[in-house]
Amino acid sequence: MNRLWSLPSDRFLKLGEKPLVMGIVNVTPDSFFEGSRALDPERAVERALRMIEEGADIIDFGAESTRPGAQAVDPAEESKRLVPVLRRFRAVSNAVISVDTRRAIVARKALDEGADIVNDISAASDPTMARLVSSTGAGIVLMHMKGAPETMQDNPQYRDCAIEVRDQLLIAAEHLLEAGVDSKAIVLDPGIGFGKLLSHNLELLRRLPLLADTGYPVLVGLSRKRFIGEITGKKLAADRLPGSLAAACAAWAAGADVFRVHDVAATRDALDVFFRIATPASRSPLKEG
Ligand code: HH2
Repeated sequence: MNRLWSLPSDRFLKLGEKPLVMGIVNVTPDSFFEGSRALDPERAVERALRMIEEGADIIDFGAESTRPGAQAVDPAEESKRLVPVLRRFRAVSNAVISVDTRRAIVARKALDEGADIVNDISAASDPTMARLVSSTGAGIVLMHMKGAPETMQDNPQYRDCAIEVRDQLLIAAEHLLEAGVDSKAIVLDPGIGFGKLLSHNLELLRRLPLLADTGYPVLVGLSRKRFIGEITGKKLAADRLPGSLAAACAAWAAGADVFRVHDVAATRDALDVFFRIATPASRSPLKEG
């Protein structure tokens, strides 16, 4: 089924026609995958432009690492890192920009610089985020996180992880709708690795259809994450690309629409091939042959 993800200024992304790839640019000194860090604005923009050439549909700029154990970054520092990068990138590219922040004050500055989407790992828990998204027409990713990055991996517990994650995301979406946000602006994300053990991550991916059946598009962030290392024995994020590609294909088959990744070219190839072979007829706009 083809759907639209609505963005400011009457722009939109088509969902369901093909998997959408969101390339990650971390304007940080400490993101968990060293190869994703680009604190220097010129390098960050170069990286983003390369990702567009490689087939990214969206670039996600983030200025706060939220890896397990990370300390929160001051919003003033987050904005200081992000704004020069967004300004430079927007001056040379019309590509869809997402900004990975949980602070409305940072999101506001990013939207003023031409960002289209707020990627919020706290599912719009900042009290002024809903109003900001509603008044600007921005797209929004609502991600599930149990706890906060500092402590989220300290023995997280669920009764039924997939149901709890779905229900909490639906409550967050409802809150946005009440603030006047268009339902077509909202995308849900189970938050792989955010307050989840390996068993929770696997359960969430196997039961992703629960989330897809809500009618909202689904985004997943699997790229080079710890759970891939736990399965493959690869301790270094640098060694987790093959596992990440397999996970992306499995998530597509289970109903994911958007893939937040560090490796755009490789993911584009893997998903394009998997899509052509494995897309169920009910989901594919392509005819045989
Ligand atoms: N994962 C990370 C950051 N932001 N946003 C969404 N929507 N979904 C995710 O799974 C997700 C996310 C963590 O990855 P990364 O940005 O590469 O690492 P770090 O937080 O260390 O910068």
